[in-house]
Amino acid sequence: MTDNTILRLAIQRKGRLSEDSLSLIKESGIKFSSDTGRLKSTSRNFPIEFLFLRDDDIPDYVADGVADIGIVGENVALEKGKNIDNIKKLGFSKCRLSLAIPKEIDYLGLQYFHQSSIATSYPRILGSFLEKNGIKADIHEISGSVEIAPSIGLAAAVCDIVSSGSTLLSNGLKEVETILHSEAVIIGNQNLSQQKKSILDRLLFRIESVQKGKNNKYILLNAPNDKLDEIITLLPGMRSPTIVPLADKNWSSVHSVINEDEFWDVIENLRGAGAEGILVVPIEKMIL
Ligand code: PRT
Ligand code: ZN
Repeated sequence: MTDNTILRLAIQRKGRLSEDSLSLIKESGIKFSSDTGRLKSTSRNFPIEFLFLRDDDIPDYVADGVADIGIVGENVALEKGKNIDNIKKLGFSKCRLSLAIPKEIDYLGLQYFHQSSIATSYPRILGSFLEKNGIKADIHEISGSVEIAPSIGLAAAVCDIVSSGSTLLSNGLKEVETILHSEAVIIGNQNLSQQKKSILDRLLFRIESVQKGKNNKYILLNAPNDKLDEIITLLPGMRSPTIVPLADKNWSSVHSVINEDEFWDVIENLRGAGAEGILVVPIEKMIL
């Protein structure tokens, strides 16, 4: 019997998450028509179907099982999210949810918000933050243009998503507390069937390979043989580096993989140890 199970993935139709979500799927080798003008699309080479939705609707659809998994910001997952699993952080659409007040006010600490009024689209996250800190304030829920609330007299402060900070600045506000650091995440229904779970595992394996590839670089360098031992100890690598003899029998070529985070330190140490002709190459996918 053939198994026709298909995993349904909800993606933001149009907005800050759309492009990176679609690229991640494409880089995972999954082919489909990404015409987000449509509501649905099915992959030609992987058992997955895409639903293109507003990001705010995705947590509910996933909780209800209309979609099996979805990609949303952690801010939305937490605000709307009841009965969903947080499956994987994706590293894009990074932002923070912060409290901001008019810039001319001297800010002395959270007590400032006691008995004040705060405009936000995130009443749940804000409410639990305030409660945890013993602050009582009026929360005004508004769905857009939160940053203008203080200037029109609607609230004394705002709790909103900040990325570069320029929206706050141009509205005469300053960020004073960060409530949440957010990035895109995969969320999932809590009752996925075994078949759907195994498709999800295959998808996650592909996504992780793409992510590891992005976080690592392939490095090639030449080294005099008498420096090889020292150079090898400097290379973190996957296992041990590949060593290839060069035409000049006193020299070898060394190939390895280094992590983006330690990249420049490793390069400097390698040069210090006598490495020459260092080449650094991007990795498309990394399967460990
Ligand atoms: O139409 P739909 O409902 O699907 O989309 P949306 O308009 O609700 O969401 P969208 O596309 O704006 O954002 C989707 C997700 O991207 C958010 O839930 C966040 O997880 C993430 N993200 C990352 C951001 C930002 N950066 C961001 N800068 N979401 C919103 N902003 C807004 C913010 O609300 C504020 O108005 O940008 C402004 C602040 O930006 P800076 O750079 O001036 O600080
Ligand atoms: Zn939205």
